Amino acid sequence: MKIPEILTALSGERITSTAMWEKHRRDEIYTLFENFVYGVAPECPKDMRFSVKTIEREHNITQKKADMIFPNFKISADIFVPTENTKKLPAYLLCMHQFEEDSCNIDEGLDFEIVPILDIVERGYAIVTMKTSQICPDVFTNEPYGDGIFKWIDYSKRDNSWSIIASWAWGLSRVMDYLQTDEDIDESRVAVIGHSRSGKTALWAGASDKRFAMVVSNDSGCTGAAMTRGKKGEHVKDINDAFHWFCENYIKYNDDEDMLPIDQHMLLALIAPRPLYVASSSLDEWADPDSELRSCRFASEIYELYGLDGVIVPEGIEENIPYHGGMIAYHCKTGEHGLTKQDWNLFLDFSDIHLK
Ligand code: GTR
Repeated sequence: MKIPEILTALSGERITSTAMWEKHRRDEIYTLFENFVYGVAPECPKDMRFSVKTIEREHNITQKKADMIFPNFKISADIFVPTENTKKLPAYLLCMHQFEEDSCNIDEGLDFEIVPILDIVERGYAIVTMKTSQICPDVFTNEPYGDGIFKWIDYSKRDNSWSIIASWAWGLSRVMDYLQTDEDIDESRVAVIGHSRSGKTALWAGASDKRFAMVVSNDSGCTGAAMTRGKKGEHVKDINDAFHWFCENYIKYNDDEDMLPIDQHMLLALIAPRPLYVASSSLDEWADPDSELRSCRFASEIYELYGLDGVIVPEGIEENIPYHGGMIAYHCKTGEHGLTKQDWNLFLDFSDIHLK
């Protein structure tokens, strides 16, 4: 089992400087992920426009409902800021997948484990949410492209065409397009965050769009933060059999993971030198916390090329301890697969260092 090296180009040349990385190797790795894993996303259509409505919520919080409108479809996001806000705030953009959407009814309050809106705003951040099902529903069959955005933007059905996770990541970039125009948001301090399938999406969005100043993945596991090679729990075949989240080329590796030209530490490397947070849960064997941490250790190499520390953790890590010393933060909370207030508190502590 040979792990592909971040700092050795396909030509065999050794990458020894950030200039070489940025000029050549980063693009090379990005293109491999596009072609073999997530699929190639289209450009943003030129005729996008925005529309915003404002709703006053409890606790002096204003919710802005922003629509990114195209001729045939639209993407919506909700932005929560203090009502009396006068300055440009750092923000979290949370990618919410279908089950999360269903468990957060904003009309019933603003305090949820997976998105504690009140706490986040209290800590001085705007919080923005984007629901994935409006872009493409999470389809559990082999015919995923009949619905959602694939109806509107040409889906060519090539083996490297974009698939569902890439479409959600693309949606996050469209929300970022809007946030750049929002007077409450500091566009240079927007973190993209997601849990589980949305954690995979947040990582791909962060790799694809350098406007995201920080990236947070919670329990993202297989084809997220976790290394594929040597992983326990979910494998490429499991994920491709159960979902249609990745491009057709990825399915070819179902029984041959070791032949993939990339591994997931290289996805984390694409986020460098920006701050990155990888969080795990101790009982989440399907995602495999050890493998998520191993990926952070390997990705640290690229942060070091920039003269920065990657992840700083001792040999035997302790649960519930935040490791925030480097540019890659890590914690493993005690418990099951899930995004909780405990995680959010630690993410906010880390972003206080880098986005405040
Ligand atoms: C699981 C899937 C994981 C994870 C999770 C989720 O069934 O196998 O990779 O993404 O779903 O998104 O909730």
